[in-house]
Amino acid sequence: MFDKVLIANRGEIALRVIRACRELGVSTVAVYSDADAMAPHVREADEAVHIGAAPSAESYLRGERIIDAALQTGARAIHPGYGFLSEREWFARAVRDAGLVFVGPPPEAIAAMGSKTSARQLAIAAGVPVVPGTTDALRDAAEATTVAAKLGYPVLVKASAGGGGKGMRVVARESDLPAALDAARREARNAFGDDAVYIEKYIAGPRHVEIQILADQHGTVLSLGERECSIQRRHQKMVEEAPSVAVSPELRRRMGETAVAAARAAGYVNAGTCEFLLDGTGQFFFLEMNTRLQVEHPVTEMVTGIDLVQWQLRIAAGERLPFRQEEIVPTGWAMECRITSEDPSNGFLPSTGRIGYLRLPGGPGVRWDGGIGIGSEIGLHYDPMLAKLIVWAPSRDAAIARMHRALLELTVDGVATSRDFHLRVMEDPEFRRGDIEIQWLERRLDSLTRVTPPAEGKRVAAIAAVLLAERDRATPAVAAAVAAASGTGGPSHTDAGDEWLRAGRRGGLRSR
Ligand code: MV4
Repeated sequence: MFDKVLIANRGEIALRVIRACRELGVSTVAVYSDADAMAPHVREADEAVHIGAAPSAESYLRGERIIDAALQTGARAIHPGYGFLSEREWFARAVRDAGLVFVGPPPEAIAAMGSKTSARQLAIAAGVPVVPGTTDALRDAAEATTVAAKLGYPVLVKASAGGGGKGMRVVARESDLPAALDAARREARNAFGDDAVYIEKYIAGPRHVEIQILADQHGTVLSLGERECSIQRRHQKMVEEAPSVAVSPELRRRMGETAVAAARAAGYVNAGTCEFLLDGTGQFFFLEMNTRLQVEHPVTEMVTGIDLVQWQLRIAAGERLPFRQEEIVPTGWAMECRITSEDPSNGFLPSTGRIGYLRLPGGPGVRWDGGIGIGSEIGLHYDPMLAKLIVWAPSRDAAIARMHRALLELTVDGVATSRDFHLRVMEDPEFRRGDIEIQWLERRLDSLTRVTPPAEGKRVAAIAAVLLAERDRATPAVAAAVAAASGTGGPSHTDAGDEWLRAGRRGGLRSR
């Protein structure tokens, strides 16, 4: 195992990697921008190196500075986390050329999966089902029209360099095709500097199900089962779970074998994820492969008991995977909510401010993968995801109840967050039935973000609770006398089941 690893990231994922390193006895080097001088990942690492100004382009995306920092501190490997440099072929190559180990796939595998048309060609050659469509970039509108007519409308124009929904256009009829082609090309050129586009049959109302794989350097490739990621808004996932209600053991086996075949075809090593669309009839289609650790990896860890980040490091150090495919069976149910500094009641507008108060959930089956603390300044330089709240329970119903309970325990003051929105998702009857697909959230957005004011009586009770608690704190002698006289020894009111009352009491009892 490496003596020392540099983590080329920030926030919750940097802390997640530091934790894995510490459990493996590996020392850690953090890197940080001006904005992150006081950040939790900097405080938690064994060493930290300043790499530039607040904008990512001047810090977390400066590959050469990060490699210099690793060489200067004597780190032997670099873990890229997700986002930033994690899927840049040139960075993986530069790390290798500097004599360091990239904790991720080989640059060749990143390149093979980075181009969506090349990924499709590779998948088809490996016998992996893909959505019907082209595998080469389209030449012009005439060619697009011929292909679309054969596929039948609606079709989807996609950027070859794309992923994550950029440079994508749904086309309902032939007359719309030329304009859609132009728009997709323009968006792709701006986003990726490459205007190559291809065309696929549009699949309506599918689920987004992805398969986690682990591959070692000795030819073992394993599937760790699926994650259900259909609860998303504008290609940003909000809730993920494992397993998926739509995946039977038989389907899990077939999708797993398919993902393993795709990974093998790309010469894949380390942790990776194959994304699929799963339609209502149980047919699945390979979309793309994410050649990094994903945000939602914890739900897989919770149901398999396998620490993905530790295994990323062990694989990078040359260890063999000791598991057999048959042993990897999901146990119970895990769910994750991405807690973001966005205001759901205001169109998910990013919210900024200083975290003035933070109360974290705990208790059985609750995991908090966070990157913030009291005093954290939340700005606009980086992703609005503050933390992930993850729960495990024996069944899906129990996991939803546990997530709801854990969200009630959470208080983040200083910025608007997605917490209340997540509570409404957990309460939604369709979500509770597992009756979801990729358009579900956007369809239900109105009802999930409408704030229901509390009944007048409860509001008054909450205000009274705050006032009582403040008085009690200001004059402990009076409080003691009241408690003694009433014989309760404590507050006599109950707040069972009422969020407003609880919030009021918590607010009142808060120390300043
Ligand atoms: C599709 C599709 C329907 N049909 N391809 C969106 C991002 C990229 N990963 C691929 N995406 C899609 N490709 C065909 N042929 C629908 C989507 C899609 C989607 C996929 C996964 C998760 C969320 C999504 C939201 C909208 C559209």
